[in-house]
Amino acid sequence: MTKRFFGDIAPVRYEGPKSDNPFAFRHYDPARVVMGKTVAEHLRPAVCYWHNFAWMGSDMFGAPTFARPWDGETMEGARLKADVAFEMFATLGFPYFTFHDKDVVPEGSSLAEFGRNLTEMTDRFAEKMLATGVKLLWGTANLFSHPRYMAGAATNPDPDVFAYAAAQVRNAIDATHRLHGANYVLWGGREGYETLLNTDLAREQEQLGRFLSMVIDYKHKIGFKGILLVEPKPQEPTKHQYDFDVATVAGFLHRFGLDKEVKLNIEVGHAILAHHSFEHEVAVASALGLLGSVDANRNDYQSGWDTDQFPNNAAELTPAMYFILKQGGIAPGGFNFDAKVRRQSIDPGDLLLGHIGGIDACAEALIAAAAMIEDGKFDELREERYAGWKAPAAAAMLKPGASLEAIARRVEAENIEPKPRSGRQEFFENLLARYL
Ligand code: XLS
Ligand code: NI
Ligand code: NI
Repeated sequence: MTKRFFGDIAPVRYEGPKSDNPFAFRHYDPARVVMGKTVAEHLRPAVCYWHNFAWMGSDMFGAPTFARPWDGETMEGARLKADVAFEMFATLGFPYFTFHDKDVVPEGSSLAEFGRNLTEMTDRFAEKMLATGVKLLWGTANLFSHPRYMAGAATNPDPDVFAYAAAQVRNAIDATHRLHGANYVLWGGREGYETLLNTDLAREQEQLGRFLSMVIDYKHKIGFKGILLVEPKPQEPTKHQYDFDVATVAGFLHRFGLDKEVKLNIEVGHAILAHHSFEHEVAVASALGLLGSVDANRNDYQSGWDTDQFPNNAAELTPAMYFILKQGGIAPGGFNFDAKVRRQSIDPGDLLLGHIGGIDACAEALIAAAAMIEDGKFDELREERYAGWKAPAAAAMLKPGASLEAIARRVEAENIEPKPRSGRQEFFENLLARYL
């Protein structure tokens, strides 16, 4: 490549909170050590291919606005796109990237052609990754854009679509394996329904369970060591998606005996669409041993839509960061910026600014959460709330052999009368604010 897409914008560096340079990190200091790891090792930030390089700025009402020189379904465009993508990874200094098969190469006119294109690009990626040190956080297959998938992929009423999806996932896992991806993601883009009137929900869920089992089998067959991640989302594009939220997916995995094989990729905006907070989804996943990775973004709270904006609110991210650090970190997952600049942000530099603000918000939250953990106040106060359970008679109630009758006898004999204690929510909230 001759000319830089990002022109004379220099590689982005940490310059501290006082910096006036819009193309500098103000909080993300990748080399800073926090709780024994560098900030970059904690966050493992990734640039996603789709929003940055595959989406051309169209929306339901308007044509593409971005005019990227690689636009179009050609391999020549795909090669240029890869050059610019790696230029962007280097300019940001982000260690990871993520992609769908369809983001990186044209589908062509058959699955075989799609496969050949993907293999060519995988070879190209392998060279570029070797040259730059950039790694693959995860790969995935796009099983939702092509019209064949309008009624779903694994949950489609047409078995030929199920078959096509299986073949496409096989190829995408191969590519991810070849590139030593740390994870492989399954987001059920249209695995859901538009109306129950035409839908056999029980059958569709069985199909999805079978599909996922085969993905797991295949991963083991080829020796892929990455983690399989399911990404919950309640709706959009379908009215209802089967991977509604963390709790729903946890139940689904358990039902099909897959909960030891699969973890979850939690997206901030999807949590909001499910009427949860991001920290709720993270805490539930962590409690169930299912927390795998994060798609970092935010929704516009007024729009009711998965707007995929860059995160910009460290205070909001901090409780989630706390639960992530409590479970020992997000690795081998990471923070994938599944986020896009707005349609009017048509300059190349806008792509960088989105990521700079996003990673700065995450780094600020990480540092705050680390401070919360390091001084131990939160842990101490939360433990204190449950301190009563340390008494032998209390602990015995949760052990095998305990019974309602025995407990009832003790309540009467000891004249037990619970004394309400403040939950001190405001105290906890005010304490949190001190770390920001
Ligand atoms: C869409 C999803 C998608 C997945 C990858 O809402 O977030 O981008 O992350 O297929
Ligand atoms: Ni999303
Ligand atoms: Ni996502």
